[in-house]
Amino acid sequence: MTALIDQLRQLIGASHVLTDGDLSAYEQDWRKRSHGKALCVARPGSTADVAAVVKACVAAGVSIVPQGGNTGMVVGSTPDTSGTQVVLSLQRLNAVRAIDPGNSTVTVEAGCILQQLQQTAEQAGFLFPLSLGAEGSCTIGGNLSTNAGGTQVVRYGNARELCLGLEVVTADGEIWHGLSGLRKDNTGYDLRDLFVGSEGTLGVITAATMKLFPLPAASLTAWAAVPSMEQAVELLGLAHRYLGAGLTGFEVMNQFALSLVDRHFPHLRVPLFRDTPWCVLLENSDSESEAHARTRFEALLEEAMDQGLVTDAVVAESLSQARNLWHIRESITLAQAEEGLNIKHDISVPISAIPAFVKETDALLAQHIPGVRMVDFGHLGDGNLHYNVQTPEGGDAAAFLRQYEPQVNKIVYDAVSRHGGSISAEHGVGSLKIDSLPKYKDPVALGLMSRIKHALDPQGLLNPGRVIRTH
Ligand code: FAD
Ligand code: 2HG
Ligand code: ZN
Repeated sequence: MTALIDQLRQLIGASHVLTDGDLSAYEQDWRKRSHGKALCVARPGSTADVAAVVKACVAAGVSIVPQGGNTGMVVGSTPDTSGTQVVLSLQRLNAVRAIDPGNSTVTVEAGCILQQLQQTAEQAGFLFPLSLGAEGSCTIGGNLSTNAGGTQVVRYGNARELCLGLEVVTADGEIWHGLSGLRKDNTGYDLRDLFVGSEGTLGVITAATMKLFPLPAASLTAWAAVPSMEQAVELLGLAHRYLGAGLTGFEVMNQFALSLVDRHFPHLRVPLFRDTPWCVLLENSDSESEAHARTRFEALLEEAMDQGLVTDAVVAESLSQARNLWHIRESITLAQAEEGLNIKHDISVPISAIPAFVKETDALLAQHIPGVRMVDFGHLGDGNLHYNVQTPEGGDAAAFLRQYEPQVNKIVYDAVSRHGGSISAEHGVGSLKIDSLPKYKDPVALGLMSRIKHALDPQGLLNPGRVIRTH
């Protein structure tokens, strides 16, 4: 093991192989669900260096945990407690390599922070639409490896749909040069889509070519009080009809989720939540003008009020007001963390099934866990809810998780399954869902996944214990 550390130091420079000091930024996951111990943290600065690190680790039979910003929600990017795994951090590989304005694409290295990419695109006169609460620290490599979603999926799709090409270091330490900016390519199996969403278990993404879009001429944001989930779904249908492709965001939040933001971040001044079970955040982006956007948006809200789908609403009057409304929405995760350890689910069901899913599952959980507090929010426009469970008020969160987590997961995942849904719409499987996956995934699909994993990583050294068990 020390021979490998010495070899890595020779390959990428001693200062880029960390063994001493406080490594918790690499060893502990964002949710504080697990604190591992790495053999070392290797921080290569080029694709060739990533390949060299992978080759050296594989030759030594040492497993590798690829890591970007370490903001993942499912304990997928931190080492186990054995002290034998190499954390391969992509953070130094962070350049925006090129923008091709004529092709509306950007080629970017895996460690580039998402917000950096958004800003670079904007400076070049383009929109890079992937947008999530962790954008100040998550990386494009991590976004692709988890096929991240976020708040603009309803219009632009998730990370997979934004990706045209990849550069990947394979488990053999070879480099696949797949950075095509092609929008059409039918020459065989789609390797890009195999690596996207594979959570570091099939290869290490080192760069990607991503789609860019025109910047909208105007964006309007509204916050609406909605009496029920059924009515939130009806409002979504109405918003699609009124705004067409202009509907770029549709997020739902329950009263308790917003009360946590109000409790932990009172300066954010959460609007309307006290008198309504649900609030919806809508965004309308317009390619013509603010006046055009406002006419359509106000017509939508008026109709929604007439139909009783919305009982009250505020439309942001300035960019800073709009940003504040989005900031409130994105602070729910942080407010939950302030409140204490919790159980998270990032489920999806058909949009039409969401009201029944929530009603039924809320009732089952309340029946089994007296005082359970539900933090329900998320991307209703995509049929994706964060159906999270907080310890009963005043309870010991760690003890609650020990006692109830498997039972809660079973109740929720069984309900998801009854409604034809998925146990992960966004955050992936990681280690937290690895044992649930076989119970809810089609066995044939699982078998194919297992064969793909074996073919691409025969020694099982890429992020073992994540997504799928190899033995
Ligand atoms: P990491 O956490 O470092 O890694 C995630 C996984 O990808 C791990 O399995 C890791 O091994 C693998 N990986 C990382 N980089 C590479 C690479 N270059 N090659 C191969 N494998 C790699 N997620 C959403 O989908 N939607 C949201 O709205 C959203 N909001 C969030 C809000 C907050 C406040 C937080 C903390 C997280 C949120 N997330 C969300 C989860 C998380 O931010 C995303 O999953 C993000 O895409 C992870 O990026 P990362 O760079 O931090 O990856
Ligand atoms: C979001 O949509 C993220 O804000 C995080 O996916 C969800 O905290 C969560 O459960
Ligand atoms: Zn989300």
